[in-house]
Amino acid sequence: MGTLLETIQSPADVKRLNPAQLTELAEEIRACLIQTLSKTGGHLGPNLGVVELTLALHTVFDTPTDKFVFDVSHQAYVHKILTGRRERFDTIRQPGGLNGFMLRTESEHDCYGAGHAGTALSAALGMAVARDLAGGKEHVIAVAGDAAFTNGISFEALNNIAEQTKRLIVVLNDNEWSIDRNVGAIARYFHRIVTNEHYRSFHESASRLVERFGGKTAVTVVRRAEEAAKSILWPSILFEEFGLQYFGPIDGHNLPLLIETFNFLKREDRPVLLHILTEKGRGFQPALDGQKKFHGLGPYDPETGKTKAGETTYSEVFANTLVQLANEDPRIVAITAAMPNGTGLDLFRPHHPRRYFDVGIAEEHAVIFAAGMATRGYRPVCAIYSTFLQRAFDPIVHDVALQKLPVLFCMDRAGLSGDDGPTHHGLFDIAYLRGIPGMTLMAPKDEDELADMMKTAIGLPGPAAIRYPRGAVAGVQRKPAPQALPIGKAEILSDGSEVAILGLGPMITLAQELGARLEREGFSAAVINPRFIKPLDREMIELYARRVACFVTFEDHVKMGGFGSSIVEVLDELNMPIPVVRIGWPDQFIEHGKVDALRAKYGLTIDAALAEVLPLLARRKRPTLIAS
Ligand SMILES: Cc1ncc(C[n+]2csc(CCOP(=O)(O)OP(=O)(O)O)c2C)c(N)n1
Repeated sequence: MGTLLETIQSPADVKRLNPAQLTELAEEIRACLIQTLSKTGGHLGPNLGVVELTLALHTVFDTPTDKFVFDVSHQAYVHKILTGRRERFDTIRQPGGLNGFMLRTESEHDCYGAGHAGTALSAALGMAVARDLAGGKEHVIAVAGDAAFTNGISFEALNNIAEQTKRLIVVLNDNEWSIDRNVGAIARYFHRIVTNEHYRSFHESASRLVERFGGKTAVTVVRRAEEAAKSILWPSILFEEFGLQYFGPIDGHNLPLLIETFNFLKREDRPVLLHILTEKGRGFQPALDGQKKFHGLGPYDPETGKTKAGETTYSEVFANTLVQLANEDPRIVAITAAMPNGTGLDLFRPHHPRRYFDVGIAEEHAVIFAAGMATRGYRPVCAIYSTFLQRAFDPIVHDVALQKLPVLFCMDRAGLSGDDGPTHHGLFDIAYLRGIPGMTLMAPKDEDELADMMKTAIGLPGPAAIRYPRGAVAGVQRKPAPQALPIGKAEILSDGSEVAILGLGPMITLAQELGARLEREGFSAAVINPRFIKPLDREMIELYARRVACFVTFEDHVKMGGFGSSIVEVLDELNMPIPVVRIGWPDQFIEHGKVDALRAKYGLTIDAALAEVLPLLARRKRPTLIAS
């Protein structure tokens, strides 16, 4: 016998189901998520938490006419399954398959793409206002997690909503978790609402009544609960002050209650916020026991949730080095914007709990907070992924660099992030940082050099940034203690006179391979680890510019504005027009996929470099041949 899930080709099929079937479908979706993601990896916990919510939304509303805007959109897998992508769901995050986030190009049901947090309310408000201007009737629903409300943009939107539209539904999906435990006053505030005794009894009786009577009674109960919430639950005042009518909190796993509530809310002529309580990882015990791990992960055993032991990562080396440096230097403090796990700062926290700060999903605040601490003599280290630091460009310029403050930015996931795709690739940081006066910008070729660069940066009087990639380290021998490097000096790994190959960061391995290939072809190749993107080793560039036929640069970054471009600029300033073969990412957004396959597709390979370099070298050889 086929499953209910197999009959779901579009949201219309969901609307045909009765309550009992919907409940059955919810369980089938959970099983599908657990099985599929055990092979592909992905955001299991968040999606297990929104199964009923997504079913209720698709039962009550009509996409693509109505608009669902998911914050981050890592929890949109169920939406994908219900909107014509069920059969391809096993391709999620796989090369050529479904993206792990909402993607406008993937489906007409994905009205807004995301990957970074805090954007749902603003985008949804934009859609609602566009609808109002055009005289449209569609519903706009923003779904945002509790951690999205630690982000300033959500509050910038809240500040605006009531003034701009009368019809917008915001769903606050509260599971008390960010990736780690949610932090700060907002998290405490939500917790107070949730644990309010008066509400709890209302909520329980509401659920019981809905189960017994369903339909109209449920609406009455929800209304009554809302009245009660207003009179008894003073905490709801926050959203009311912003001009949104507050409903809830209600059980986000009670499908009939959710459906009735949305049917009721869609008729409201005021912006509303529905607070629902969900369990991240619901239906899979390992995910309930390991919230952090199951937020997003690689393949796992679908029975036990066990994953393979990982290799040592750059994040771990970063964190352990920071512990080592902080042991000796009491000025060092560590700051994360809701990524203690991903950045490795989890490992720092127990060693120096008073010098560890998780500020929530608030990169701009993190950087300005760091600037403030730096004015008082501290040495803040902001551990922020390259892609998320994009958020903080202005604070880096205006608050840190302009005031010459010694804040260190450790940019994890710099370079292609792989499976997560374009929202998460860290391909722009060189371009956005190297133009900032006073910035020192480095990229280590391996983990030992990462430690040295951290030591170097802590000793600088101004701002610095270090970019290092996602994943496993090179596996080199580590020195017992990091050593400061000479500022702005490249490391010549092998000398040569016909071509100078510069491999930035771990791209040094490609530079070395190319060097070896060219040597085998009879060319004399210098292989250089630049170490510094800024200040550049101009002396080294000038030295080689006098000798070689061309430079080759390898970087895990967009070519435009990247490291290779900086070499071109220096050569231009030196008035030495030596060709530079720049190997890096092209001027387009790169899809998700396996790093090696994407490098091959976009020409970040030895062969692609050779195809450009050999003609340049041959041209130089020719006069010699003719002369002989
Ligand atoms: C600007 C930005 N910083 C950090 C992240 C990393 N991140 C992805 S999901 C997430 C937590 C989201 O928590 P919440 O919104 O409560 O949703 P849940 O996963 O709990 O359903 C974080 C910090 C991000 N996506 N965007």
